[in-house]
Amino acid sequence: MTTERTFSIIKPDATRRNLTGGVTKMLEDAGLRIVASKRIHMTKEQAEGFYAVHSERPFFNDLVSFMISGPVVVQVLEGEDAVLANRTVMGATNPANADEGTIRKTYAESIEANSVHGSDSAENAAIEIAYFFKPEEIVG
Ligand code: YYY
Ligand code: MG
Repeated sequence: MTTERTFSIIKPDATRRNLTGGVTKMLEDAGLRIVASKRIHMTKEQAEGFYAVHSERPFFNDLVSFMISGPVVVQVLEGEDAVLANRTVMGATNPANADEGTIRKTYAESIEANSVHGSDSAENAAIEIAYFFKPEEIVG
């Protein structure tokens, strides 16, 4: 058993539809604790930097445009095996492939407007958390 932290974003399609609470409830019901949270409107530069790993992918420009199309909620989640727990409750990237009971199956509109981001490893979680939060903004 290891308590760890991961990074989450409630994406613009979800904030637009007033689903911040709904998504957060599903995260909490999955055993994840919200130890930091803020609503921001990302700049283009911030979104490009955050998704730099995807910069050569064909969907990159559309993804960046989508991520700056409205406010997002960036969060730090803490719990047992938090990275895996979050990826499990998020569901598959394409909501058409997501399992019943997952956030993306419940709320996502499309593969792009898929309601949530979640770190894919503990190493990337640490990088992504530091990209948006100062240590003192995280209260465990
Ligand atoms: O980690 P996850 O969000 O499930 O998927 P990634 O493969 O890391 O892609 C990041 C992000 O890019 C995805 O959430 C939506 C978007 N995207 C897309 O618009 N079209 C694709 N074919 C693949 C990904
Ligand atoms: Mg990813």
